[in-house]
Amino acid sequence: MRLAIVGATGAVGHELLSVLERSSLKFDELLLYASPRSAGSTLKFKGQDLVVQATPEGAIDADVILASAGGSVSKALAPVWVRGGAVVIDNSSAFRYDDDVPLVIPEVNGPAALKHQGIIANPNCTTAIAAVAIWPLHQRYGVKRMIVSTYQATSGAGAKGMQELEEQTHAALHGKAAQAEVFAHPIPFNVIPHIDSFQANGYTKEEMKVVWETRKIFGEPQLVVSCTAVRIPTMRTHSEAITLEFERPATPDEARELLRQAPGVEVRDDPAANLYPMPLTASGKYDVEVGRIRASLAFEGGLELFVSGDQLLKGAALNAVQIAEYLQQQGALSGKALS
Ligand code: A2P
Ligand code: 11C
Repeated sequence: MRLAIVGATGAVGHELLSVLERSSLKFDELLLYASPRSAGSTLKFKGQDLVVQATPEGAIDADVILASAGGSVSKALAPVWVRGGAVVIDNSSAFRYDDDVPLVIPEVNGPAALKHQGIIANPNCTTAIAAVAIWPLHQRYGVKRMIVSTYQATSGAGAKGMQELEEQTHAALHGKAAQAEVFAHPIPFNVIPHIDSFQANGYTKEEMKVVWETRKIFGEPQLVVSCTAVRIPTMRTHSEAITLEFERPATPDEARELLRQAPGVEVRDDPAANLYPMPLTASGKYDVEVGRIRASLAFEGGLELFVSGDQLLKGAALNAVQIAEYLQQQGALSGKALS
């Protein structure tokens, strides 16, 4: 089994290497690709220096390719890689809404991955972090309406987003002016209600991704979802305040119990002890923290909750590796999967 990472030098690529070091995924060789700028540089994997290669224009001789080099690279090259015989697990939004491309969170809709035609899409981080917590509640109570407000870390904009937060905070604390480049406005000491481009309906694309992707992953094309997405000056964990209206009434105690049994979730909910989800505690963690679970004042029988999940892990690298692990466990990754 030959495994390749395209975008290995980026923020998600870095996490892919560390998740793979701890993963049960069996592979014989790991190939690393990035832009020509990084060709010849090395990255550590299990104590070894692996050389990064420039991503070729054509096929890559690998059985599985974890792609995290942005939408335009995936759009142009993923079909070429598939024709070369690889299964592509794509972290970009390039194919997420295509009917023949499964959009997968293994804890929610793992079997959908088995129906791939070569490309499997990894969801947007904001969607994945919310969905892993909401799915068990949806199965029990049936979500009717879901209202989400996000607090999103700079890692969502890649390594350069994290760097801008660090450098501009340093500059601001030293009384120096800094020009925002990655974000639309200075990010230190600010919150910016603008992630990705504005759409004709007044929502941003990031907000609409939560709508489109939750519907597709849950298999509920009519689910009512609304989102406000906000960038905040944190490093790598997205938080979300979520209001849920259900078909069947829920209680906070029952929901807490249900979520304690759920895979991929850690209930962190003891307000008397100041225990609730936060970026400081959720960063670096595989599980998504869920807390502040309480009866909704807006919807009878509904719930309000708060989640924090590492954007680079469950929101990207971890979920991608879990998809590959799932395929392997199901015997669906034996050598050249499609050839
Ligand atoms: P490089 O480091 O050589 O620029 P991030 O999301 O953190 O910004 O990372 C983006 C990743 O995608 C990096 O590994 C980057 O490589 C890679 N990348 C960017 N543009 C291309 C390209 N045209 N072809 C292949 N890889 C690319
Ligand atoms: C952000 N959610 O926080 C975005 C990053 O569709 O995979 C991930 C974009 C995507 O900026």
